[in-house]
Amino acid sequence: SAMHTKARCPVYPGSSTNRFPVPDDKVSWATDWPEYSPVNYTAPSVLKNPVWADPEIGSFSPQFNSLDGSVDRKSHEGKYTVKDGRPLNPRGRTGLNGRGLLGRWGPNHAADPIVTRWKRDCSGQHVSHALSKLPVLQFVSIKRKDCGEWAIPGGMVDPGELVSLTLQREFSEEALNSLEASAEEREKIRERITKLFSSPGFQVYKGYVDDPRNTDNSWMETVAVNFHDETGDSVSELPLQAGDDAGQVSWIDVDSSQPLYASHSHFLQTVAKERNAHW
Ligand code: RP5
Ligand code: MG
Ligand code: MG
Repeated sequence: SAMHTKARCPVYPGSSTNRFPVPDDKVSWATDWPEYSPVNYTAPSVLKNPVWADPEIGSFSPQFNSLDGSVDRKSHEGKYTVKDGRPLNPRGRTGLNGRGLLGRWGPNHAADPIVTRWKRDCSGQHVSHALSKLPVLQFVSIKRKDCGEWAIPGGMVDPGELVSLTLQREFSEEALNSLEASAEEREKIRERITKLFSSPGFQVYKGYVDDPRNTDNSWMETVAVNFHDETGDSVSELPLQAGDDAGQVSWIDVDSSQPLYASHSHFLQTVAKERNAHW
């Protein structure tokens, strides 16, 4: 299916490991495929036992499909299958087992803040697209350091963290470089964006992400929320500065021709539709 393509990319990100090729008609676990022989790969950064990663399974038996201490192992997609002690990707085969670059067995929860404004000309008038005649939205996008692709400035939900906080924290870290700001500057950033981020926002998506790092046993899930600066005087006025895993940051036109990381283009399409904007 369209939502399980990047998770089958031939070469696993950050490695020279090739996935076992999985054709469309063999994606589903329900399709019997005795020849399936996925490559096992867990990145050295994960095997080093950092705080954000689980140990290898064996000595460790996590509580799947539930809240395991402060680690949320429930999926937004419903109950997932656990086979031979390992969780199975709810979208099907990826050609690779183990955890790859992901820390958690099963769902790895992220949050994606989609901050938008209307595109304006130098006199402040909304800009409409020549063909669709619809007003053009812009969103705050970052260029990921890991793969060089443009993306929403999202990130992982820390154990026990409220998604509403993750959204604001990741935006601050990646698009406003709050990690390198002084305590005083950080407070200023917080003051400027708290109003926008404390509005409920529009929940764009909740569920599985077609992320190139996904494996048969580990996958990304997200909650994507749109915070819209209608009048252009809140975030729009903030100086953007790339930080953490972002190499660049910029306001980018929301348009179907803009390639984006993972399923992010699909999220932006939903935002454009909701706001009656050009796509
Ligand atoms: C994507 O990975 C999510 O949609 C989110 O944008 C991102 C989170 O991972 P990191 O940015 O922390 O690598 O699947
Ligand atoms: Mg981050
Ligand atoms: Mg990130």
